[in-house]
Amino acid sequence: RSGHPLMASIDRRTPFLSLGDCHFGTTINIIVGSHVWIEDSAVSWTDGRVTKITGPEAEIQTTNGKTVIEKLSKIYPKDMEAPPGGVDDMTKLSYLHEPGVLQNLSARYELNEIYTYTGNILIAVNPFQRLPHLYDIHMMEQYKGAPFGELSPHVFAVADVAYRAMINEGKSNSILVSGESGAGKTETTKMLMRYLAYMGGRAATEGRTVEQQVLESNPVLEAFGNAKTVRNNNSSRFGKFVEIQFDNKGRISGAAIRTYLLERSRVCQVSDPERNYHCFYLLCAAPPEEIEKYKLGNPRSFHYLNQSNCYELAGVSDAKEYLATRRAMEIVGISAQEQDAIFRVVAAILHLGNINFAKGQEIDSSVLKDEKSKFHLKITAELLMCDPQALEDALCKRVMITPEEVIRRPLDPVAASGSRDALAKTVYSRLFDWLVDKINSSIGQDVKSKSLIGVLDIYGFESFITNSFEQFCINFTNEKLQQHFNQHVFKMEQEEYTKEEIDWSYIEFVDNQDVLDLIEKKPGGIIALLDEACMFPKSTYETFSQKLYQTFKTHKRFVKPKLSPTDFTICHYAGEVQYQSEQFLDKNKDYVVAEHQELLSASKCPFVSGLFPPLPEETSKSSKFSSIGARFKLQLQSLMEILNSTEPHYIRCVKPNNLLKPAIFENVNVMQQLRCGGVLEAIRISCAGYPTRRTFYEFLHRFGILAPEVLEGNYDEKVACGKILEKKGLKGWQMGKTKVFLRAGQMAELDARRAEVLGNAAKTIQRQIRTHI
Ligand code: AOV
Ligand code: MG
Repeated sequence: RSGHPLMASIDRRTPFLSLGDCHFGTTINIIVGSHVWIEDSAVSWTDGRVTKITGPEAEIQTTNGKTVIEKLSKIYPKDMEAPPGGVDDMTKLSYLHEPGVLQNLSARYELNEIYTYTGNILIAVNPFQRLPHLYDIHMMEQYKGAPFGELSPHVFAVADVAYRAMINEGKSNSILVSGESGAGKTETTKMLMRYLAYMGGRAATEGRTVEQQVLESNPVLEAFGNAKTVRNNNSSRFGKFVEIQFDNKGRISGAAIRTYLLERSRVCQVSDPERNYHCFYLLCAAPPEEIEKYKLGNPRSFHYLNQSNCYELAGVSDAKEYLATRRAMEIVGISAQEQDAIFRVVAAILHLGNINFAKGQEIDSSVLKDEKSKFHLKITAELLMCDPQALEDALCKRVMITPEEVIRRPLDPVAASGSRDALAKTVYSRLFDWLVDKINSSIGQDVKSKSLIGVLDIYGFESFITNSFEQFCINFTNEKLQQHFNQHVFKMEQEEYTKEEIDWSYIEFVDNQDVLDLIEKKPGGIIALLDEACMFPKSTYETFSQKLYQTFKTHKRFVKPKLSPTDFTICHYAGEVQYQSEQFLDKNKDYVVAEHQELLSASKCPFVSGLFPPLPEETSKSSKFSSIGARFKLQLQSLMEILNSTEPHYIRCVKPNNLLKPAIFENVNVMQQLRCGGVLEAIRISCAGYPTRRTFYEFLHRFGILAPEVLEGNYDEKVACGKILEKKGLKGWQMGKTKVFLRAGQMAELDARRAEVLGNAAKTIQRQIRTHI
């Protein structure tokens, strides 16, 4: 399809393999004896030699000893001249197709070369081991100011480009780090921040510098917002956008941290072999006087922790981490008193979880189950500095206000436990938000700053066996970011061509606006329908699902699964995900139970009451529903606005195996991630278009040496560029209004010729010098 639409939409199920068409314009003929790649479900791709060709099919002898018949159209040539250690930029591959890309990453990974470029995108494969020296100060020095692409691919190079672009052009930049859980986003983000702190730091002074505070915010947020999951021992359970502000001298002058949607359910619900948030275990491993003060003990004795059998992390000492977290808290400006209050609240949550309920005498009422529950209630009240009776009432009763009277209605034991868990989740999420606010105010904002670098570390696409509201929000985020990525890579590319008035048949790309509409359109999108359901008292998840089925009966991205009466499936850009709607309504409702609010705002501890500031009059009585989904949507919108005002840089993290072990590279797994992350799409686009472009001046400056006669010929710059390219026999390039546009690989070719000429020239000079001597 040629012609205009900048954003042609195609069915996402279209097989991706059109990449294979892209061999830089040369037709590759497969003949008997050719070395080729063919698909293999177990290892993704396997190589072999063509032994026979009959009609549209070929017989291949694979290197793993099989004989396979395959259609010619599904066979890809293997580059036998490819350097065994791979190339540092995918666009340098002579055959750019899936097996080539995969082989390249895998060959590099084997040599511990974990970084590879795809044009401007950095692909980072998680090494699952500390690589000594890769991130030391000496490395940072090397990357400082080095032209992009000159040194081996590295996160520092990306940070350096962003930093220099900001300094030189006075424009804000952002670095977007993505990838699935455990792929290395958070570690990558920390390296980026370290490099930016190094570049924008002040001369080492005593005390806390802004950049130190920025860096130390990481361990604090990780202690409270990260947990061990099946996929990652240190999984971030919130999204994070760190905006680092710089003054006009390029020095860090402030920072703002925004966080997104902390997973609340984890506070009271953990399944084996996961853990609750790190801070709970750290506190249980605190020095004895603190254990005494907070009445703690073995983590196994707390219900919120002992639902899972995992208490320790391999290679991590919770006791040490506790002290490190305390130190980091001090650096980010949390006073000793505040720290005490914070950990008192953390301990209170553990005790709260141990309060159990039994049936009371009244119908549907509940009382504290046993002496143990009474004990923990007492401690919880002490730690939160609130009245124990008020705490018990807040857990076991609800106040109903009718026009006639105020009724105190009892809750049955199940509802009381629900009330307890709701309280724990509310307190914890308020605590987390407090930490973020505190860090922000203590680092300080430079409101005058015109240039900033934003670093985004956000949850990657998730598809589990059961997917609930959290996965829905996470995948919604990823759709948004994918659109941003698409627009950047594809639209910008196309706009550049249009601006330069060069001929380019617009290639199709997968646009996901339709999924975004399905989710967020107002009115009528899934979030809007969910909000409606939450506001209508008679709704259940069943009626909500029915409504979805009716509304999106014909939507291309929406499927009603055959075997479930209430699940729904969304066809995301990265694949289909089947969501279970059971908890959607509950999880979307964000309200603090009025009794809990009242209880804690009356706490004698200013820290605790500060977490529950009094509500404005009109909202306090009617427990008005506020939608988490809608708020999240707004947060994302504002994030996208910021990102759109910056020059983006992308880092795609890849998880080479699910065992979290070094040196294991699982082809099928990696391939899937490259597809989901749009990496292959980006390669396809860049290879189908003109990945290299140089202004006429730059081009002549660099390659004039290839045709000195042209330089002397007094031509117009543009004409001169054309003459050089013609002389070198290159085809397919184009002249824009201000730039030369080269096909993939042509730059490498010109460079090679240039190196030859330079080499000869050097030899001649040496000869001359020698003869003169
Ligand atoms: P994530 O942020 O992408 O997952 P992390 O950044 O936490 O993943 O990385 C997971 C683990 O991989 C880390 O704890 C390290 O052990 C290891 N790792 C990652 N990158 C490196 C590196 N460059 N060098 C050495 N080890 C590394 V999640 O937060 O779960 O989506 O929600
Ligand atoms: Mg993370």
